[in-house]
Amino acid sequence: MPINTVFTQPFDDQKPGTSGLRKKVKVFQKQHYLENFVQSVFDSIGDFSRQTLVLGGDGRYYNQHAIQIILKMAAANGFGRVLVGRNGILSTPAASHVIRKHKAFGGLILSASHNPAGPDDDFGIKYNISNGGPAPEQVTESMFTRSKVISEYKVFECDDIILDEVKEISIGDMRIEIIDPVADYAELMQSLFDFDAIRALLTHGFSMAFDAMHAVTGPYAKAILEGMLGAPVGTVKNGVPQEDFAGGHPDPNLTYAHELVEILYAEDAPDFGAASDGDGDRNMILGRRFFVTPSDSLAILAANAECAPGYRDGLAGIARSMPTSAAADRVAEAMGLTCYETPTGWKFFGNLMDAGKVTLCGEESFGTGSSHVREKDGLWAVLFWLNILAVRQESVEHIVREHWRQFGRNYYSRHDYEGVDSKAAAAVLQHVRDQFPQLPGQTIAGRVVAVCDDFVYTDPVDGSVSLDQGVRVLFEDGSRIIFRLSGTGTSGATIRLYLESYEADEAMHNMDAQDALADMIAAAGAMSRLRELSGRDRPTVIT
Ligand code: VG1
Ligand code: CO
Repeated sequence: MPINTVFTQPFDDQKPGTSGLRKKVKVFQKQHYLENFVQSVFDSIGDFSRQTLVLGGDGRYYNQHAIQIILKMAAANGFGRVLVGRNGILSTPAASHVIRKHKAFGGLILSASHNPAGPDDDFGIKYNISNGGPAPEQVTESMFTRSKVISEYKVFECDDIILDEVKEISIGDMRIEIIDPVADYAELMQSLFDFDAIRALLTHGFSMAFDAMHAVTGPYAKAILEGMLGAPVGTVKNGVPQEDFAGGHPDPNLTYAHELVEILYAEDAPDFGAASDGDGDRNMILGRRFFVTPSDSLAILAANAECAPGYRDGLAGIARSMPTSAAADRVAEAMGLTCYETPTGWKFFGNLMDAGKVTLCGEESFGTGSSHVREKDGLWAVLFWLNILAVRQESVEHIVREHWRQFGRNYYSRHDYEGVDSKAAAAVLQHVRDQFPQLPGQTIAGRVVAVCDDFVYTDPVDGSVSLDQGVRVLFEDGSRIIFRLSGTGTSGATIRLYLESYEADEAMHNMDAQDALADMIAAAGAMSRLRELSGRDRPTVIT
């Protein structure tokens, strides 16, 4: 067999972050860089001989090239079969489902999610294990360890494989099945939600707009919303995936999804709006002139889960990432469920779902999902909302206000300071940490500080411990100020400042979040010396 062993030198920067290895395309284009990492993955995941690998990505620049390299390396390393999306396309949640459904050993997902794409922007690669979820920290650590000593990799010598139609081919002893990227996923959605009720909604006066942001969700949203559910053609905007996402930043939030925001805030706005990100795992939910925060969305899906057939038998529990607001905790308490608090990143939810402890999970960063896969799932969240709207026959705004009236409102905001000098960013967090001994008992922004700590997570299933997951200042009334450094950026550091304050009084539920949190924002700035140390006088993005 034409298997070539290529000698190489290790790189020292192949440490996976919050969600896989993300770097500038230019870094991935360095000789042997991608191959080294893929071989380090293969060397760290155990015996996969003759097993199945799932492969696909969000279609961004370098996707096609990387797919060819990985197919040839998978063949040389002894995989028996690869399931690859047609044209190398698989959204992140679809890939997770394909891994589970076809009992694959694991999968490689090529994406840098919401980060911009193109020759001068970002690429990424992530390994998911057989449960369909991102590799846990012990596994990513061993990949990193391996990458620092790697001296050779194996690649099968053959021509590139054309991936433009559903069919089967072989290279060496390995079978390649080119699969329809949408089919399995669409079938799964149909099994969870009441498609008849949603179809009736979408064909009887209710209007919606979905923005795929020129990224991977386009074909999925068109097939499901316009195809299966009868929404008018044109409901899905920017639905043709492009290698550079049309120069945009496919991050579904009020800043980057401004095109959709303008539609939903116009005089003749539709009833419902939604957007997804580069790889299809995030979601933004809008009503007519109304924004639903991701933390509230998680809580509302939980409180209304019985509307959807797939969740009618009840929820096992709920989990949220630590910086996500405690809105879901209140719902869990009312429903007699446990709400777990994990570090940022979807990899921490997998064990809880596998152990049957949670059904719904969410992150403040526009990520929501459930145990139907082991990734967050953008279109799933949109369909869940549509199912609730079809059952309740009320507006998005009404549903959210009712929710606040019943549970209280967790005012919430995240301020991102992007592209800050790494040392300065570390100094900001350290400055807060240095005050841990003095802060408790002090009154700040009219609230008494209860506890300060670096968030540490002990996984209740396997006992593994994750340190340094965010600097927290927790107040007696449940308010919180949290500082964290991003683990997905590719240049400099991003400081994330998370702010939360609970308001039970319905008369106080009408404020703008920035106004409601103004004293907390000022206090966070003062206690961290954020402006002085970072040299920035305002955040890059506010969500
Ligand atoms: C960010 C979000 C986190 C999310 C991660 C991956 O990480 O905060 O909640 O899980 O992105 O999402 P960080 O380390 O930059 O804060 V995605 O849609 O990029 O796969
Ligand atoms: Co994403």
